Amino acid sequence: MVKALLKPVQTTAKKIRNLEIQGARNIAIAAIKAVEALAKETRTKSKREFLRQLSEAKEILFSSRETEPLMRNAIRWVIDQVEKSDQKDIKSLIKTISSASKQFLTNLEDSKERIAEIGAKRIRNNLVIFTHCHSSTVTHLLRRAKHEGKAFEVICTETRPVFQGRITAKEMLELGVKTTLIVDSAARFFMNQADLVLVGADAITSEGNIINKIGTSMIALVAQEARTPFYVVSELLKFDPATMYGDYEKIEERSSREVWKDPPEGLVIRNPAFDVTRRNFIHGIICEEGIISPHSITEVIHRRYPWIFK
Ligand code: RUB
Repeated sequence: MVKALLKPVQTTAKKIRNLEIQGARNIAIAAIKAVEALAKETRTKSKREFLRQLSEAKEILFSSRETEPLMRNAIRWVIDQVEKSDQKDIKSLIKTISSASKQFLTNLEDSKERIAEIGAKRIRNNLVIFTHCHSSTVTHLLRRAKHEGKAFEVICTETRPVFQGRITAKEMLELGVKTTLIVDSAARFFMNQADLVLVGADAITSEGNIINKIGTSMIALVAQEARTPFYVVSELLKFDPATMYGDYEKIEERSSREVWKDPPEGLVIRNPAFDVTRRNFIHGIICEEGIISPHSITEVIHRRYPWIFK
């Protein structure tokens, strides 16, 4: 029974693991929906058992990709609403899950719009924008700028080994933006032609460092050398509170088969999915509170999402 109940959660976790669902926002949204779906299917009458089922779902989703604090914050917050509730009746607790999920998703959507509104102001006419991987938050900002009538070009990396840059390239073309796709190692070659770098984030640490798709820190380095401003476009809920208390953000290492399906025997292949960009390379984080310095991250989070630290 419990196995059948967990099946849709396992299916979502699998889609997240194999990148059918990609990008921190999409991952968090899918994970919340999976928890809500499980809640609606439960047959238990006991709050304790209900919380146990939710906790099992949480563990499955958390282990799908380990560098995703937005997903963790989202699920934690939704389940917390049940834990805190005085209700014992399961029907009411299911409603609690539904309304908490809705509230979280609405907040996420509002943040995305606010970030686009703020960030689009930085897109002046005729800018060339450099981006990496596929961040739905970055592409939404660019969509907004385009709808405001701004003319700009995009240079995007293909993003090896699984080519998420192609998703960005397709989205930009559909939007009618002149787009150039380059191999990742051409970043320095093309950086002189870019006016601005915009990248997404998977995690923000308490020190204001950001974790994003592998190669981001190299692009930040190159941008600094070329004196091209480098901005991170991210919801504040990608902040990982565990980094505040000493933990390092874990960097997911993916299968070597993504790099080379049939390699010669004995070859060591490493495939980290993300890397850390230090705060001193970041001009600003474009978030729902405005454009902030990475140095002020904990202060801003304390103000906006104090529950994160609990
Ligand atoms: C995606 C990636 C994105 C961030 C932000 O990596 O690094 O830049 O997740 O995306 P992957 P968003 O393809 O391995 O998931 O802005 O959509 O949250």
